Amino acid sequence: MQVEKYKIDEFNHSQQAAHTRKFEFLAEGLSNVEGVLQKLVDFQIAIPSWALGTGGTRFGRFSGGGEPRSLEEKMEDVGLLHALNRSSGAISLHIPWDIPQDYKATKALAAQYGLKFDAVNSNTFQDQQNQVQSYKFGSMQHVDKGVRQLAIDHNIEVIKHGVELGSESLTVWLADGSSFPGQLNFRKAFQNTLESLQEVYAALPDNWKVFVEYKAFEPNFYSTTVGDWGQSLLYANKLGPKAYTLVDLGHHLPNANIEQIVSLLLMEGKLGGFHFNDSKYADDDLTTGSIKPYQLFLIFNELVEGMDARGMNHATDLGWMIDASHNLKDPLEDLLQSVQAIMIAYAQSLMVDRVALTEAQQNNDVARAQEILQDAFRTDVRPLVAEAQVRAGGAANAIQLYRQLKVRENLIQERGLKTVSSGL
Ligand SMILES: [Mn+2]
Repeated sequence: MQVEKYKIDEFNHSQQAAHTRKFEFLAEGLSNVEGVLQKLVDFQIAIPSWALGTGGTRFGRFSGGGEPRSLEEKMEDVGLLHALNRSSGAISLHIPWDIPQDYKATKALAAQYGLKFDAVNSNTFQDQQNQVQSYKFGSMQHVDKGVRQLAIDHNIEVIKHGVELGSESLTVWLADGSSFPGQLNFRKAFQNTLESLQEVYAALPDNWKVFVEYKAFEPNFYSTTVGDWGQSLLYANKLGPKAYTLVDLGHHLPNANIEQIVSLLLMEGKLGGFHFNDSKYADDDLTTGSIKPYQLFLIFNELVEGMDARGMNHATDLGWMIDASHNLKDPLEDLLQSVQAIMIAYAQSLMVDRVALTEAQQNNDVARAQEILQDAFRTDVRPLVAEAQVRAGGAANAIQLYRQLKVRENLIQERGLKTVSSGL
C-alpha cells in the first residue's frame, strides 16, 4: 500500500484551522521557532526490520495480520510510516533475518520510499539452520576458538551486506554470559570477546563505526559479558576510535540513572547510538514514552546538552533507532507512537533554558533547576512537532490518518491475515 500525497494534503487541510491556532499560540512564546523546526525536520529515527511484525514472549505470540513477509514488504511498511510522519526515514537491517538478495533493487526500493540504511545488526544469539557449532554457551566469549571464529566471520559478513547498501555502522549485541556461578571465567570470557571484537573491528571500512551494545541480564541470568556501560566503554576504548557504546533504554537494571550514563559517555566522545523503548521493569520492549515520558525527556535533555557541548549534529552524529517488540498493538501504530514520543521529548529538550539552568546550578538553586526542566517538560510541544512534520510533507496527526486510511485493513487484504514476520 502507498499513501498518496494528496490524501495527506486533504487530511492536513481538514486539520488546518485547529492546528494553526495551536501552533501560533505556542510559537508566540518561543524564541528561534524556525531553528527548532528545522532541527525537528532533520531528526530521523531508524526503524528496525524486526519491529514490523507482532512480537511475542516465550509464552506465545498473537499475530495481528497483514505482517510483512519479506524484506521488500518490511521496507514498504517503513515507507508508510515515513510517508505519514516524515520522521522515520531509515531502516536498520538484522542479519540473517533480512538478507538482501539483490542490493541494487533493494537500494532502489529504499530510495523510492526516501529511506536510508542505518546500522546493520548481527545475530550470534541463536543458531541458524545447518549451523554445525552452537552458540548455546556463547559466541565471541566461547571457550572454543571455532565458535568464536564463526561469530567473527558472521559479523564480517554483516559488514559486507551493509557496505553494499550504504550503511555506515555495525551494532553488536551479544547474548554471551553465564547463568550459573562457576560456569565462566569472567576474565577469559572478556579477553575472548575482546579478541573477537578486535578481528571484527579490523574489518571495518574507514568511515564505519561499531556499536557495542550492553545488557544487564537476559538471556543469561548470572552474568553478561557486556553487562553494563562500563564494560561496553572498556571494550570501546580498547578497540579504538571507531568503536562506541550503544545505549538501549531497556538494558539496565531498574532505576538506573540513564541520563547520567548518557552524559558521561558523551563527555568521553564514546556514545555512538541509542535504542529507544520503554519499560516498567527492564527489557519490556514497550512503546517509547508509554511508561516514563519524564525519564525520556531527562535523557534527551542530557543528549542535547552533551551534544551541544561537543558541537555535534543532533541528527547525524549519533545513531537513533527504536528497538522494541509489539505484543498487543498494531506494530505500525506502536511505531508511530514511539517516533512521536521521541520527537516530543527531543522538542521539549530544545525548549530548556540552558542559560538559566546553568545559573541555577552554579547558585545551588535546586528548586529553580527543577522549575526550569519541568517548564520545558510541561510545555505541550505537539503542535510544534506537527508543524515540522507537515512542512516536511507528512501528516498533522500520523496515527489519526493511519486509522482513517485503514492502512492495516489494506495490508491484511494485500498480504493475508495469517502472515508471520521474522523478528522478535
Ligand atoms: Mn537494542
